[in-house]
Amino acid sequence: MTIYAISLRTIQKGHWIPRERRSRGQEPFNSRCLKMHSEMKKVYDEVIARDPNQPEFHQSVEEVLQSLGPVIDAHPDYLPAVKSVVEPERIIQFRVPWYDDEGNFHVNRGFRIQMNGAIGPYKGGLRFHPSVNQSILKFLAFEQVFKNSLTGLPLGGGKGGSDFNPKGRTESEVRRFCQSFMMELWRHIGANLDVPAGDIGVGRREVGFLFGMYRKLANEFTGVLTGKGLSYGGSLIRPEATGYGTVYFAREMLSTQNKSFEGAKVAVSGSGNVAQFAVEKVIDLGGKPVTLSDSSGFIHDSDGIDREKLAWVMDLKNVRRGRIKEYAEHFGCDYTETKPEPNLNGLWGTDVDIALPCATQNEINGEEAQMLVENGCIAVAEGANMPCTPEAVECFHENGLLFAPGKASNAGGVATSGLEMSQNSLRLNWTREEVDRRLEEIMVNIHRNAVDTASKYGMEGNYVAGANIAGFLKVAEAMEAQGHI
Ligand code: NDP
Ligand code: 2IT
Repeated sequence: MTIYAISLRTIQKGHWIPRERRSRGQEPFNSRCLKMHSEMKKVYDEVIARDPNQPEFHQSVEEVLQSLGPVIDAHPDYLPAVKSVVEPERIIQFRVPWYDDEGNFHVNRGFRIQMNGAIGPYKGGLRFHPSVNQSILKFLAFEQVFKNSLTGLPLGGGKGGSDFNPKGRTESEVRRFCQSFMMELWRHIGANLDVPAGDIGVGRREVGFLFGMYRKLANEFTGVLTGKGLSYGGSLIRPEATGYGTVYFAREMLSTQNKSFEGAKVAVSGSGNVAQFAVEKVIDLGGKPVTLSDSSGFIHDSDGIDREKLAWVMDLKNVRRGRIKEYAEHFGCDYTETKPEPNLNGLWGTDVDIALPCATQNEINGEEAQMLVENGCIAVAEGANMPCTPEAVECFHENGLLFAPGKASNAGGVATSGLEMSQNSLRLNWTREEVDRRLEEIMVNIHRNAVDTASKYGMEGNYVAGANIAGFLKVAEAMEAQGHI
């Protein structure tokens, strides 16, 4: 089956020519957003000089600094906040020793980046993945600062994790690892200090093991982690929140052009927490999800992934911990193995109206973005953190697609973590409807804030600039008021 509307070989040779800017009833963005203000450039150069080997961190910093030029022109007093916000308040790195089931000894590395606590306790997930290093966690922590600010809740930014690879590990190995990880981390976190949650490789099971060990060591029961199970302080809708929130945001974005999910073909990548509930909400809104992936490959089900198939995927991924390839075998659709970079990921060559990348950073490059454009995709909303490279984002902007950056569109997860913290403090549990209503309201507000802020600073329709500026302003004001400590 051919799923590419343009020749992959042409793209691989780099021969593609960007199509003419499409007319979507709006003016192109002010080109100021693509250049870097001279003061921002100085900050950026210093970031690179300090840590030259942190490409993911540089990428996330560059994107934000590119947006902040007009802010510094309007508020030169915020320059110290810019200089501070790129430097973590604190980085904790520690050894995580553990034994596997055969009695072999392993040592992994654990981290917690406490990036910025100006507007609330540090808040952000823990990632367990072999790729984890300081660059990746600093980029995630940096994104989290602006994302958490956008939620409107009192949440500072942080991120942590380990280079531990949970794949193929038994439950008892994962439990021992989590306990050893928390044996060190517990002294650095607290319900009013730093509240971790899940991310890649850390779901409800791992949060449970981590919480149990924290409770034992600290000898207290507090809301020190979010994403907890319902029987010990978790919130309804937290598992659904990131995926649902991403789709709520995309719905708002589409509505600005009188479009909707109704009847739309949707490409979703990943098949973990975010992807699963993005698919569910797309189905709720009348759309047709047609793809899912994992790090081995992707499925393309042109009949659409319906509720029954989604329930099967949830069992496959959350209970049996199998591979997405099994979906194709079970339901009889196409499966394509993903070759390691620099090959193009054919998932983005599927003919879709909307794309929701929900797996990991840099999963859509410029050429893959062009494949989406050529196939007539009209909107991209990031469920993952920074899944689109700068070239991809530029391609979407150049071609007039609606593009939602993750720090705005995937903020529903941490927002609902904030709601879990509130419920823990109140010692109350809100209903599913109540939490979902608040989540939806927060996503609508983030969308409105990003749109209004972009317009105010002369970059109509640019959600990247709108989110970066709106997220920064609240943090900068708090940092300035507190004397830039
Ligand atoms: P999960 O671990 O539940 O799922 C991750 C999915 O992405 C899996 O299907 C995984 O495949 C795939 N994946 C991970 N790494 C890679 C890779 N290097 N190449 C290809 N595929 C990969 O994580 P989440 O769903 O929680 O997180 C997904 C993204 O969403 C991340 O970017 C995360 O930071 C972001 N996010 C998560 C939030 C949350 O609340 N969980 C909140 C906001 C953002 P495999 O199993 O083969 O590794
Ligand atoms: O990237 C993210 O926003 C998350 N992994 C969720 C963080 C949280 O604290 O809920």
